Amino acid sequence: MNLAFVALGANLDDPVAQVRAASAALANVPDSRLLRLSSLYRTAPVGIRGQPDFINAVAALATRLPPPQLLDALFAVERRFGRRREFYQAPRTLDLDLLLYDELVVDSLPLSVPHPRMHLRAFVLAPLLEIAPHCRIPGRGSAVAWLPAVSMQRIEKLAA
Ligand code: PH2
Ligand code: MG
Ligand code: MG
Repeated sequence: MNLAFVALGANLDDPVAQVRAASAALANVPDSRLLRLSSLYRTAPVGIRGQPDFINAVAALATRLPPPQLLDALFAVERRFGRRREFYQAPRTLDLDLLLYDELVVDSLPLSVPHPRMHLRAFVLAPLLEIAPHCRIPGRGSAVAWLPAVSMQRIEKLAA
């Protein structure tokens, strides 16, 4: 089995419900098992202006799917949740980003792991560290060391 981390994000159409339902969908990805799901976090948009707050979370999956097949399975879940790619960084009902896949480093499109901006995003680091406190990001070192760099990004853990 391989260990993958997936970021969940939504900021349209009852995002809390979208992220909760998406985590259930992740539990049904073929040849995979949902190991852990973080709390949900309400987060200010990063790198975009004038959009509603996001709900974000991170899931850990044990999977036998190779990275491209896992990515296809994530895109299939996004489509089922009504994701429309209207423009780059359009508001979305559901975004599933592959963050990490074991120690793999690949930089291609659409597959890029580690996710190239994950270490600069509180909405990724906080939920990731909640479920994997000792997590390391290949090429970037320990995830926790990046927290000070994102301390000005607004993020609030929701009650369970
Ligand atoms: N996703 C982005 C860009 N900015 N900001 C927050 N708070 N949460 C996200 O999931 C997010 C974002 C691109 O996918
Ligand atoms: Mg994204
Ligand atoms: Mg995405």
